[in-house]
Amino acid sequence: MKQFDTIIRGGTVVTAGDTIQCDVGIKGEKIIALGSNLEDDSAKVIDATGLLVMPGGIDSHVHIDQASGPGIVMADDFDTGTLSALCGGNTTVMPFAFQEKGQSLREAVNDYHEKAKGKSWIDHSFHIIISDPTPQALGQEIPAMVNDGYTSFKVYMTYEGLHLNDREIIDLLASARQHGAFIMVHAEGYDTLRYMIEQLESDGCTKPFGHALSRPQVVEREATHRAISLAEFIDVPMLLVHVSGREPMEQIRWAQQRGLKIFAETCPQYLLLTADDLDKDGMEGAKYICSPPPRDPDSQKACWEGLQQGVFQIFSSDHCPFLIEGTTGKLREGDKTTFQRVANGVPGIETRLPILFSEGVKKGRIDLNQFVALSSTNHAKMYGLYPRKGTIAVGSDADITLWDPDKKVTITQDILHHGCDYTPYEGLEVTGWPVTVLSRGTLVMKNGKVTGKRGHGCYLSRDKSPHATVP
Ligand code: DUC
Ligand code: ZN
Ligand code: ZN
Repeated sequence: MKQFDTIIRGGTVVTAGDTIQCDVGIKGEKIIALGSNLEDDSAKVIDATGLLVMPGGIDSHVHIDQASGPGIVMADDFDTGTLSALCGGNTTVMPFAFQEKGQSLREAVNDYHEKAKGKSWIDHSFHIIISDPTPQALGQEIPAMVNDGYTSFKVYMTYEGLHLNDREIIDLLASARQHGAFIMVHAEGYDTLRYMIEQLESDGCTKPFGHALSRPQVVEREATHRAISLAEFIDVPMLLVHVSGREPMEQIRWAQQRGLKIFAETCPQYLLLTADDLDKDGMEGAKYICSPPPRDPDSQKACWEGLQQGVFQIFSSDHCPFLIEGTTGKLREGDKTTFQRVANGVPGIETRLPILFSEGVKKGRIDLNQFVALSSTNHAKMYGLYPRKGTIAVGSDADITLWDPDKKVTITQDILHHGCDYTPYEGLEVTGWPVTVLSRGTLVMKNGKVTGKRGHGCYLSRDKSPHATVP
């Protein structure tokens, strides 16, 4: 009997825990053997000499085809978004299903299943954004959704029509505690931010840099502290998403040192961009508008420290793409728009892994195993996909990226596969690039050429987070 369908031979296998020379034997969708000199004359052999063999990237914070307000259209649907993710070495993405006001959570996820249908190049799984925490949603729908494998929920502390007040967050956390749901928080203070925006408006400050001025670190720090305190109050774990700088990072470290189950994520934009990018000439700064905004060199340093020291477990892209040109994106209201009306987010699904590898591993800030943990394994563990996803082990899905650690690439818009019309990292030279990708045993990229198919990606129902409260 044919033992293997595919053997990956001669590479260096890297997981979150180990770096070893061995072959990987694959049968069907699974890894079935790790060992020296695996043999099967009928198997397809992939020569990985000189390459790193790593679990495919998992990007657990991306926005794809998400409803974003009147007249605004996201630049990626599930076709372009997941193709771009694949070309960046990822095998799983976790976009958000957004609950519109008045909508049930079930209707929200059904809408996003419809959007993804037949389009995904790689596997995907949804977090649910709660914008309408009705007693029905908290009491009946959350347990039903958790039971059906939708086990993580995001809440906003800011944005008109979207933010929950403290009492609503408390009720949501209590529901999460009762039903084993895992809560992700966007921590920026609604009232502090409103105050700043009104001040800037009355001063006539409308330019893109106003976005950074309106959201000083204290706006994020205060909300981070409050979110942590509410999690402690209810005694439930929580993950702070897209942490941008030293001040919120220190709040998180403080909570972790006190033994609270507080987890956190940072993103490429907080390592490479600063508020000065929003202050570029004319409306160029609009390209870099995202929330929280990129900060300053000290905050970049703090984010690296957080990654090195384990304050941040997760490194995601927060890919949130809007065109800079045209009538549906950032400048849909023209050059005279105000920073408040510029669609909020930056693209980065394809560049996340090369940036972390080049700036992190190649520059000696993190090691290879930390790279795998931060970009894949910890995502699978945090969100109930491990060990099916996020590692190279017997029994795991054969989601594998072969990585050339020495390949030099200059990031430019024209090499990327996303639907966006710019990259914030234009001209950045990186060393290290994904060359070959397998998704559940299928070769979906070979030597830099896409060999997969639109529609290959499956929906992933997830277990409860291992950190979630056991009801
Ligand atoms: N929050 C996100 O997670 N992404 C983009 C914008 C935002 O506010
Ligand atoms: Zn957010
Ligand atoms: Zn986001």
